[in-house]
Amino acid sequence: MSFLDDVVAGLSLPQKALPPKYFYDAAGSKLFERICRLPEYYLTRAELSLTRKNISSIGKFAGLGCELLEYGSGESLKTRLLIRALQPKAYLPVDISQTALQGAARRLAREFPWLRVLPVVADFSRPLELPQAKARRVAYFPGSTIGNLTPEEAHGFLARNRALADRMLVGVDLRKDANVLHAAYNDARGVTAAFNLNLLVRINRELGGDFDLRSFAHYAFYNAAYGRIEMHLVSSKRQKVRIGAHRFAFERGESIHTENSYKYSLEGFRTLAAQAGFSGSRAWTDRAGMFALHGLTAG
Ligand code: AVI
Repeated sequence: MSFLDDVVAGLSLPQKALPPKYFYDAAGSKLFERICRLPEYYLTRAELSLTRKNISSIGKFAGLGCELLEYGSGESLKTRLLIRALQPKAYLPVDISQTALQGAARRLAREFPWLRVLPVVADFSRPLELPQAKARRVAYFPGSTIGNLTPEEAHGFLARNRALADRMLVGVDLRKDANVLHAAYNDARGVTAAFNLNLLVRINRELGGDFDLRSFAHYAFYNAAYGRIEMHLVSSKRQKVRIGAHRFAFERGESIHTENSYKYSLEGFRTLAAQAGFSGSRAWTDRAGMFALHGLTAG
């Protein structure tokens, strides 16, 4: 499905929706980097701090000399910590953006001249084609990106990984006070709002849309029944929007659902992993108990 197909299909649903993978054009990726540095967005700092604090036991769990498969381009500090601790035989970053992968691979090669970097351009929500494994593989999925999948999609993703890796390290945001979650997705500087609205900017630019950005507002809330933050873009008036040859009508107050960010208790995520064929044999958390890194073992 192309960007246009996905947008047309999503805006034709009774609850209009857009896939969150389209947030990450160049401007969206920069906005996301800014989000990661916001005082309210605790996730990135908590995951980095738990990784630093526990790097030797994380390293023991994954094992020296494995092949490290990472979902993401490999730009983060956490990746560098892991590479230093694991001394992997090969590092396979998997990302949808060839440009992001090339840049990251170049920088990693400079920093770790001994490391074999094998970038894989792919969408991880689909089955992957990987080069032949020459050593045991460990898959790393940091950042709580698994929370942007529905539990059914997360189950499918984990189950597919059983064929690719016998151990996994998965970063997962923990359930917590709804006010803390609310602040993390409604920051005072409005960076998350700009990140959300950038989706419409992108549709206007790339698909010939005419979204009036002043008449859509960022709305994010914690849906406790589902254990997830939902992000929406809400139309402030009754209006029609054109995207190329297509037209979409909006009622006043009608929203486009742009993202879910699921939060899991330690037990809740272990159950999901077990249903997908992994036992949650280890979990590391930061001191304040905000975020978890799960060590999963196949079987
Ligand atoms: C990438 N992902 C884990 C982020 C999250 O927290 O769900 C994306 C994000 N959306 C709003 N802020 C950050």
